[in-house]
Amino acid sequence: MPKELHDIVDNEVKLKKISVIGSTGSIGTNTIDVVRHFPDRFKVLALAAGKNVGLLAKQIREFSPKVVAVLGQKERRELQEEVGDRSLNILIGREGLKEAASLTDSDLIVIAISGSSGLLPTYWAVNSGHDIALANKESLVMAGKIITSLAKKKGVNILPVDSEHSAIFQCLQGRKREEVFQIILTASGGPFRDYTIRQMKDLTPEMAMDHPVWRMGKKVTIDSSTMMNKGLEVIEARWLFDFPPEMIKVIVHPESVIHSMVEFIDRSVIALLSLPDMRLSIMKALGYPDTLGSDLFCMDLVNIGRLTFFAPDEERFPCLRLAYQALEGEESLTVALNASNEVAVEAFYNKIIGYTDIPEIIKMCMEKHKPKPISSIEDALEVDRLVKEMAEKIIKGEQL
Ligand code: MN3
Repeated sequence: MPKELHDIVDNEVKLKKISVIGSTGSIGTNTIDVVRHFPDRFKVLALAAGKNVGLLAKQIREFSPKVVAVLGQKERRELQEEVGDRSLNILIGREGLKEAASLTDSDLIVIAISGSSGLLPTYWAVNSGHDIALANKESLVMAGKIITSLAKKKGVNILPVDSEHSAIFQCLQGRKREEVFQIILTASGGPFRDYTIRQMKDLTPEMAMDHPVWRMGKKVTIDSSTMMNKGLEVIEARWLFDFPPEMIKVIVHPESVIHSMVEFIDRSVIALLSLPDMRLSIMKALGYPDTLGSDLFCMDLVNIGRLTFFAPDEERFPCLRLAYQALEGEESLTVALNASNEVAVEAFYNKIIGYTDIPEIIKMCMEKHKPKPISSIEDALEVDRLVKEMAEKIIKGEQL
């Protein structure tokens, strides 16, 4: 172990067996890095990835997982060739993903897939009765009630990996629900915090990809710039902590030193401050209930100097308002919000639509969609599919 990282907790702890679903993405590689730094705490049990066979092969050579899952036959052949181990158990497709996400000897399953394709793995993992570290906010946006009630029934801890929710989770430790006045989610405000609507019309994907604080995948980076990311996080918080939307507030805090706060009924506020590094909330989730010692992330408050706060501007960032609106109606509205956003962001990224078209398309889809309750995962996936079709038609200018 590198000497800058040392474990301050009891060394006699049992190795935690971790399955990483989505191991080659942004959260996945950060999770792997945390596991690498704490070899006496964690062992990799399963790795699942889509198409990035090269990186997955490296991870397999380093961690020798018991189970590996990839997208299909082609990826399996490539992976077998790359690793050169005929005996390696490589699963494929939906069944493979399901098995990797619900292995009986897992201690913790990390759901690191982004987008709506994370929903089923989250469901399978919770249903298997193992604790999960959840980085996929769409699971809760699309089926928050189903996932959280299933977790309660199965006695599963959902440990948040999203930095804001990790912060809230930590601020709530040892406090009673009745003590909470409100949850305060912080937002960096993204790279266009000070742009006028006029300036936003000409924004390019390259400009949106240049996030001032965090290095993340493309979808979440563009979502951060529109503040849809914060909107999705409000919905995520609503289900994760079971507080009504009116108790969840967003404030813009460009320094991203405070990751979120909880205000209590005596109007005192507890905040979590740290450097903006995903590995911190991953360490919290993986180590839970312990705190893993590390001096990689020393924060120099004197150097930071000052912290500033602003109210979010819903005129310039309508996505945030759309997310609150979606929470007011039937459950399928948050599915529609997320589905149309996924399609619009992809179209913006591919330069098919403009930046300010993103909220317009979401708004149109939410208006055209017929809201209904979500009673199963299949329901959520069906609404997701229908709204995505609708968004694609709107973008192509076809008749609905
Ligand atoms: Mn976040």
